[in-house]
Amino acid sequence: MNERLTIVPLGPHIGAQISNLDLSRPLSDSQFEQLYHALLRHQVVFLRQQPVTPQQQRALAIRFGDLHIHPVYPHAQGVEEIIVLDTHKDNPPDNDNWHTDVTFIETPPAVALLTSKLLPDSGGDTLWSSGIAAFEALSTPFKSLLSGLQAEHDFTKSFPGFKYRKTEEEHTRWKQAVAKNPPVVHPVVRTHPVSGRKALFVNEGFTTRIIGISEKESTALLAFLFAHTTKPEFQVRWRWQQDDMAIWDNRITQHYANADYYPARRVMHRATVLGDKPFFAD
Ligand SMILES: O=C(O)CCC(=O)C(=O)O
Ligand SMILES: [Fe+2]
Repeated sequence: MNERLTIVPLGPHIGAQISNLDLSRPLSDSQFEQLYHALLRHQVVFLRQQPVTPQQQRALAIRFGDLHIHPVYPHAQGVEEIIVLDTHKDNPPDNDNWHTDVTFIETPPAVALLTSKLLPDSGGDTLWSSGIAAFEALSTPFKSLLSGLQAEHDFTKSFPGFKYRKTEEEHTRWKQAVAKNPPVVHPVVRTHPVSGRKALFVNEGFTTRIIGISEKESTALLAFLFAHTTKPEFQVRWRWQQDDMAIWDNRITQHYANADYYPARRVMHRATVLGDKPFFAD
């Protein structure tokens, strides 16, 4: 049996499409190694026609590590590790901002796996941006300034209380999530624990301020970094078809779910793999 994956880059910096792999079945060690290697190199990989059940998606995700259970998003029936992102008229999309998933915890996710279950007639693309390409594009003096800095990440920046007041139960769950997730501090530039590559690690979704500089300096610096991340040069944009799977390295990328399809319906399933504590090493 030919176990060689076909890997076609979608650009010089980020993104590749993979074929000759069936994700509904357990992967051999060789297949998994090729997949993981492609993920490290291309940062986000895409596979067409992968109709997986929540159980199969969980089984694949576990190959990458322990799974995160989201504090507020709903999950697939009987599979609490699979988040269901079901957006429609009465539940507007809320991932239409540049963010890295769950950076509000000490050990943000290493990897996330997203599948498309129901798509609008058009629109609803997702974009990924490479923190490695964004960092590498900066000047040497600016790189050294950023490399010594730390930033605060706060759950409530993307999950503000006013959005979770529909029911008493929802609000209680949100309050518990806030109590369990106080702001955390991460390096502004992160070294990838496996590849050793350096990446910008601030995101508009959760990063609130840079520590140890004035508020004005922090606001200006973050505004620059958030804008810098959105340069098309560092990005790849995926046009979903039913049952696609995207797998991204959440340690060194950000993404943006285009909400142009609203108020149409769109349903996605996500598995989130826990990572380790971000660090900066020269
Ligand atoms: O719906 C999407 O395309 C992506 C949503 C998102 O931000 C995520 O799954 O982490
Ligand atoms: Fe996300």
